[in-house]
Amino acid sequence: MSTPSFAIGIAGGTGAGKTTVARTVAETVGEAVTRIPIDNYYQDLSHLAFEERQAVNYDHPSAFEWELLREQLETLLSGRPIEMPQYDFEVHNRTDECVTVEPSDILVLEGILALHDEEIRELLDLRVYVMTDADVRILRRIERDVIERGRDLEGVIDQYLETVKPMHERFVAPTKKQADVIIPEGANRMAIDLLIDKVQAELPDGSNRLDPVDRKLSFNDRTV
Ligand code: UZR
Ligand code: MG
Repeated sequence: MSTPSFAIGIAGGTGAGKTTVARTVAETVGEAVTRIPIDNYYQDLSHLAFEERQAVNYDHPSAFEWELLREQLETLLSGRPIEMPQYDFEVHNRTDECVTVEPSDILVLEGILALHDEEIRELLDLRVYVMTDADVRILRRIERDVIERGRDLEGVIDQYLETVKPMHERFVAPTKKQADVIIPEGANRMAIDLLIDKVQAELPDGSNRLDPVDRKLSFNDRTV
C-alpha cells in the first residue's frame, strides 16, 4: 500500500480500446498500477425492474454516481483503501459485493466519461482520450455485447442509435478537448509504449522498473 504519485484518466467512446490500453499498462507495469473502471460507478438501480433498467440511458452522465467516484478517488489519492462497487452488465445493475482496492503508486481511471467531470479532471495528472473511428467501435461493441454480455443484435443496434451515438456526440467526444494526449486507436503500440514510459518515470525511486525487453504487450486482446 502506498500513496499514489500519479493519476491517469483514459476516456473515449464505447469500443475505442480504453480497457485494452489501461489493461496493457497495468499488466506491463505490474502491481504499481491500480485500475479504476468507471463502469463500477453506475448508479445502483436495484429499485427498478429489469425491463426498466434495460431502458436506462447509460451513456448520459446522470447514469453515474459521480459523488461516490470523486470521494473514492480522493480516498485512494490520500493513501487509504476503498470498497469499490462492482457492476454486472448482464443484469444492468451493481452487484451486492464490493471489492477492497488498496492504493498503489499509479491510478488509472478508465471510462467513456473519465474526462467529463471537472473536479475529477483536476485530480488527474495525465488526461488521455482514445479516438477510434465510429465504425470500428460499433463492430467491437456488437461483438462484445452479443458474445460476452448476452444481448441480441437488434437490441444492440437500437441502443446504439437511440442513446450511445447521440450521447457520444454530446458528452464523450467533446472531452477530447480536455485531453493532454489523444491516442488514435486503442491498440496503438507506440502510444501505449510512450504511456508506459511515462508511468515508469513517475514511479517513486526504488520501485521496480521494467526493462523494455521484459515488456510483453499483446494486441490480440480484443476486449474493449
Ligand atoms: P465501455 N452499458 C450497458 O450497455 N448496460 C449497462 O447496464 C451499463 C452500461 C454500456 C453503456 C456504454 N451503454 O455505452 C458502455 N449503453 O456500457 C460503456 N447503452 O462501456 O466504455 O466499456 O464501452
Ligand atoms: Mg471497456
